[in-house]
Amino acid sequence: MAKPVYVLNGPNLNMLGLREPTIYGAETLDDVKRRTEARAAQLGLEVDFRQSNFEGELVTWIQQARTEASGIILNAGAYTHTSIALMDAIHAAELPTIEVHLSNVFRREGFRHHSYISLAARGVICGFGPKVYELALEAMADILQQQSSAKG
Ligand code: DHK
Repeated sequence: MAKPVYVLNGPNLNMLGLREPTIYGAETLDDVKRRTEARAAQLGLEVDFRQSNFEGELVTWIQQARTEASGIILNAGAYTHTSIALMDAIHAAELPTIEVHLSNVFRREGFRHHSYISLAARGVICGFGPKVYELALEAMADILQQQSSAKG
């Protein structure tokens, strides 16, 4: 049985739908989870979708991913811009990791232009609202396909 892709969400993403809808949109995190799971099923992937407001819990999940997941899609919320611990955890996980953001962080405040996650991630997708999770899954499906054909 193939391992799931972990889709991990950081602080305040549980507030989607209520939180600054002009920036983050009207969909709730449950809506995002449903659309992510639906796209994963089309791509033949399984996802394990989680959210935490706690940096340490996200670190623990990334550590767990090393043995339990095939890849990681991560929206680290504000920890994107502050967390060396999450960056280190991603390096240690040695898994394809895709960073996502609902908003276009480069159109926003300067402090959102730097990402510790980007220093460890395979790639970054931002600015397309909840669609970023589906786009990340498509990229992940290609990466995992290439990995398995390289193994033969
Ligand atoms: C979500 C957050 O909570 C912010 O702190 C980031 C990201 C951007 C997003 O767009 O999904 O700066």
